[in-house]
Amino acid sequence: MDEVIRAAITLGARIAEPGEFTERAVLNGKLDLVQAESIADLINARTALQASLSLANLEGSLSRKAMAIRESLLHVISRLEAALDFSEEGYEFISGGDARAIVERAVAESSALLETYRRGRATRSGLNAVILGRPNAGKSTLLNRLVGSDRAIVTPIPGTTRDIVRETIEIGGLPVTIADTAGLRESGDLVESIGIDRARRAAESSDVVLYLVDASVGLTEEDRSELARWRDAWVIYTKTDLTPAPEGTIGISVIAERGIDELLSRLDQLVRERFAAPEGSLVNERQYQAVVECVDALRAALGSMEAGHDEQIILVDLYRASTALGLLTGAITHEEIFDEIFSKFCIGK
Ligand SMILES: Nc1nc2c(ncn2[C@@H]2O[C@H](COP(=O)(O)OP(=O)(O)OP(=O)(O)O)[C@@H](O)[C@H]2O)c(=O)[nH]1
Ligand SMILES: [Mg+2]
Repeated sequence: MDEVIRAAITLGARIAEPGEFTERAVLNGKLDLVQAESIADLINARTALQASLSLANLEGSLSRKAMAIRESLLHVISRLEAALDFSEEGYEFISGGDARAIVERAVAESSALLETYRRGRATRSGLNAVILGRPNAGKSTLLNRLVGSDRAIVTPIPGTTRDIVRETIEIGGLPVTIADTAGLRESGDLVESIGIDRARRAAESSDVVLYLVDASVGLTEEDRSELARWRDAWVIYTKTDLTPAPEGTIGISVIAERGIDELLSRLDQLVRERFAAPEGSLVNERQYQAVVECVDALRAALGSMEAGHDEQIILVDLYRASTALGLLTGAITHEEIFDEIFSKFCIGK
């Protein structure tokens, strides 16, 4: 293959720059910027859900939403401009009430786009679940079962796990990183107490805490005081092959392979409800900042309308908003944005 490439280069060909084919498609109006970014997203997608969201944006879901908002703003802009041109004659091309209603709708739609970003970000980076519980509750056993390998050491000795052990699995189409942690207890052992600190810190920044309680031991005072810190935690009773879980609680037994599917489907539901992004989501910081700028400008325009300012003042902010959306889709282009986007591509795309 190298020989063929060398021969082609001798005959005048050259190696393509990163993202060059996609960039050309953009320059020739075949793709807009959001679609071009989606190609890179699609290549980098780690799960089926990520891939399908990227594909939706490649097909134009996000671009269509942004363009629709921008068109409604251009409608208002052109009429306000016309009113300026004929200001002597006192013509009105759009009523103040209509203009405000359109801008208000644009604010609502842009804000809804911003909301998709939080979800969109979860779609890219996935979720974090942290397993907490007293020593010997069966945390490492659960992690091993979920990842399907002997990732963490399991022994009957309380205090086996010290450091955090993390593994990523796919649940509900998203990557979910599961952290197994040191069992929570008062410990005089320096290494163990550092591990316990780390466990709590990991839980603080996690999306969901799975708090395991050994059903054969039951809920202890220590569990209660610990659970007071993790109000949204899911309490899961383990080792239900030895003692059944209390009525109405989640129970699992890894040894008897009981309740695991149910736990997984609860996680799957959580992922879908809270984090799966809708089609046409903002998926990166560039897109997000563009819409932040748009909302900011629209709010300023509304403020001017309410204060009864001149068209000129209102127009400044409406232009700022429509430019932000134009930069988002690439309807308006800036050289440095192009470089930034296409330099991240791999060669030959
Ligand atoms: N009968 C039964 N035993 C279990 C089950 N799950 C775990 N165990 C046992 O409980 C003991 C402790 O399990 P681990 O998974 O190491 O517990 P841990 O919570 O990680 O403990 P630390 O790391 O010390 O905090 C081991 O002997 C496991 O074999 C279960 O479902 N049923
Ligand atoms: Mg452990």
